[in-house]
Amino acid sequence: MTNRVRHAGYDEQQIDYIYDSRGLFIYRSFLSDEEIAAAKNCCGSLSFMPEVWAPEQLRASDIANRPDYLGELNVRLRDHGITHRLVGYPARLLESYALDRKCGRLDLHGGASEFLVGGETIDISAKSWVQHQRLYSLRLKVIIYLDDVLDQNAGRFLYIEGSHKASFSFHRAFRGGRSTAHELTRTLELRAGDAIWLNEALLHGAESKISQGRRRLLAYSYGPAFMSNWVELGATSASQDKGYFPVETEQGSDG
Ligand SMILES: O=C(O)CCC(=O)C(=O)O
Repeated sequence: MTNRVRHAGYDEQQIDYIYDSRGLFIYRSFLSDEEIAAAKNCCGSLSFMPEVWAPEQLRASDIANRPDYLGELNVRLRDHGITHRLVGYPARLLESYALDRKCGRLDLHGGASEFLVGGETIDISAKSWVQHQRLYSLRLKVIIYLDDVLDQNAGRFLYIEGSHKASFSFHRAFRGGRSTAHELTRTLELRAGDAIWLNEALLHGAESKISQGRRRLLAYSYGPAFMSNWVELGATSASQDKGYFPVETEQGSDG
């Protein structure tokens, strides 16, 4: 029997299965303590700006091209066996940023089942599929946590089970948002250094953060080399959203 390549305790066929069925793959302790410290140190010199749509969330963009550890991490992730496996084609960077959320929640968002105009519920730009036993993902995001996010008060990562494969709009079916979809809502407890390879078609967000602790993360998005990113298309944020209803946000309270 040939030795299969393993990552985070799983062989590649198991990773395919987990990512395909769940919409994400978690790699515990992807970063060592020294690497977490190096990443936090780099974050200290980033220019974080409040998000227009959520001022309590600070964002620093384009971290992948920096001549420091955040740039090194981009190369490591882009060339990583899991990224290659899940993107299917040679991968390229589409987007990168760091987030520092002070408080509040992150609305559910994702490529599938959003408020697309007309009857459409699938955003083709985040599609993934399986052909001849191989996975192909157009938009794969690797999120790496730099602080522990272990309980509700810290604003755990949250997702809607099965939404990456759904053929109906979650937002239209659950007008009251996450509080009306407890059966489908899954939360993750993540420690500093844990990484998620996330199918962008999975509807995801975060619980409301009310704790005082820091909550920093790094995000790097990859796609096949032939994919473009919004910046290259010269898209403004308005035209970027073309094809979506103006209220493409989750309704309702946390419940
Ligand atoms: O804040 C989080 O835990 C998730 C961040 C996220 O979903 C995103 O940046 O798209």
